[in-house]
Amino acid sequence: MKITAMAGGVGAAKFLSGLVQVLPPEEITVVVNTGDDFRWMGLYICPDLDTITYTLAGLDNPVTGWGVRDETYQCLDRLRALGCETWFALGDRDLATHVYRTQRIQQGDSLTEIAASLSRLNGVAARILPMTDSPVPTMVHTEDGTLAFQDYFVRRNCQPQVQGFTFEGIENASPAPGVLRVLQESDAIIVCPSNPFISIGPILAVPGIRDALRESPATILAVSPIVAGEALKGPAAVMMRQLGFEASASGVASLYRDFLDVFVLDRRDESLRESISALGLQVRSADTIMSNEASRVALANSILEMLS
Ligand code: FO1
Repeated sequence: MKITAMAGGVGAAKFLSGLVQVLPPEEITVVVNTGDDFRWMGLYICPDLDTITYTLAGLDNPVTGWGVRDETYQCLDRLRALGCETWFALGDRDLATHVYRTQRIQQGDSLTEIAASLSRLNGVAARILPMTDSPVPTMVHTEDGTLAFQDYFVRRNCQPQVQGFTFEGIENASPAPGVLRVLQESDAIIVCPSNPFISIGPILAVPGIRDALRESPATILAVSPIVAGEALKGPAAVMMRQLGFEASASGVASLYRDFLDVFVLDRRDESLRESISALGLQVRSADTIMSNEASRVALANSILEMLS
């Protein structure tokens, strides 16, 4: 079965690490958010592409969810001693990826080519595609003004009240090579349990992707990132409330209703089944909290059963 997953960072990576254990990874393509990408000290950083790649390579940092396992921070310590800003914690091992990527970008290679090389070099068999090759940085409109994404997310710890998001330059961006084709040719498309505004939102905003989903013959299934009114990880529930949406699985389902076939909610949210069915979606339930390896595999197995 050919599957395409649309993914953000840590939540998606956990889910995908289960999926690659129950389906041949060669049958999986992951289309990854690049709205979080930014330049730091001249380096080109792609947090979500790296989180997915490291996780599927078994190199993920189990403490943070992002970055590399067994990390050290000697370079960051030296930069701090030199008076540089160090709120974005880049580890020594992770730095190698950014130096490699930045050099390839300077040589004129595309993000798609670099993502493919990094997955191959790290031994990842699934295909990892950026959503687009153009930089489309997420801008967060807040009560304190408009902030670059990592400034809002990491430096200010998501504290400012959010009023909306835009993705700079998105009108002129196009899907990365291969993206529209996999959306058209997959048997199933899975929207991972990722933040609908800052992880899945940028992917859907790339011109052509939302239409391709609406037109795709594939079964399209989303796994709720919200359980019992709270996000599995990160600020999704808070953002939903700040933006005037209901912070619930049905709030998420309503954001995807125009292209979705199946919505998977957590067993704890069975009471929302009817409100989601009323959106015209099939509703299934599963244990979606991925607290350990076994629960990631169990969730992936449940999803595959729903798709078969
Ligand atoms: N997230 C943080 O909350 N603090 C950090 O210092 C941090 C460093 C970091 C370094 C490399 C990398 O690939 C990701 C990193 N992240 C960090 C995560 C990153 O901000 C992601 O954009 C968010 O987690 C959203 O997916």
